[in-house]
Amino acid sequence: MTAPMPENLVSALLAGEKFLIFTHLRPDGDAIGSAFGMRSFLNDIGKKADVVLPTDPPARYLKFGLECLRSADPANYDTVIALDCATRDRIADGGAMALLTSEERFFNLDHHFTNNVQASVWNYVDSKASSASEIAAKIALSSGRKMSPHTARFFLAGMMTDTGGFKFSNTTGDVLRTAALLLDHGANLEELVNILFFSKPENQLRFESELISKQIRRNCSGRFAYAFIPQEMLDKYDFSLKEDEGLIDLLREIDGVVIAMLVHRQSDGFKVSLRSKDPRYPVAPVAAAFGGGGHLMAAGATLKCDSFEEVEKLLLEKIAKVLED
Ligand SMILES: [Mn+2]
Repeated sequence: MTAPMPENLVSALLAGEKFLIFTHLRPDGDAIGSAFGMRSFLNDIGKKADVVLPTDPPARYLKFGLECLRSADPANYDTVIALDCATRDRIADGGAMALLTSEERFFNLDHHFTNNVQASVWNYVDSKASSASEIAAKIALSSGRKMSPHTARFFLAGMMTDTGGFKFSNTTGDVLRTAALLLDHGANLEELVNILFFSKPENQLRFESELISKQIRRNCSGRFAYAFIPQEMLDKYDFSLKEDEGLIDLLREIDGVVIAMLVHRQSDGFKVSLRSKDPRYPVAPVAAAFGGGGHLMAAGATLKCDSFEEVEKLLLEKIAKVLED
């Protein structure tokens, strides 16, 4: 699925003057880093660019100062970019994509191996890339144009969140070389680490502590750890799952755990998040079996079940099979 950067992509992209940038629903650090990094880079080189975010991003990212639009009309722009969006229905466009009359200047830039956006002309999907932010940074760096510290900071923030602070298996030599170039362009690593990893609100820490002490279950000889998050617990600690990025790592961190799963109830069913820490036991096929998607080692799905017990039974069966192979 890995594709090289299409020839002329950078020059074709930068031929635009007014850019409209989209990322995915429930934006995470990579969504924000790639979209706002691209916007900042385009501003660096004298172009107009807007990011659409129909809903507020997680609180930790507000520290970056995110100027964005709730919705926009593509007719006011000559180029449209989607970053980190695996499917069309995951594009947080505030309804704008439906107004797009031509896809000639629509750029689909992503790293999900399940990407099926299929822009009619410009697609750059590199599933070997750690993050959409890495792809956006490579486009900016390869242009040879100027890049401000503000831009480098966004790209590095996105790369750091999708690699778990360069801890996950998607941290290649290439990732570290690109990160080094972003540091050379003025990104401040200490500031980013403080914002991204050392800024947990106390109510979240208390919520996490109850999650660990009361909700964790182990199965498959301890190699599968999972937890259900009841709504009452979220209410008790005034914690929102909008801020859940990294939460599943609490389970992944446990010694002996190979696959971690978090489950919570949503209006349309039970949302299941899965992580693996051993590439011999990927979770993407598990998510796919339930109509979901994601990456090999980090994936998710929504199950239309009546109870958590039903979800638990279905997932236990599948994960037990994965772990015995
Ligand atoms: Mn991503």
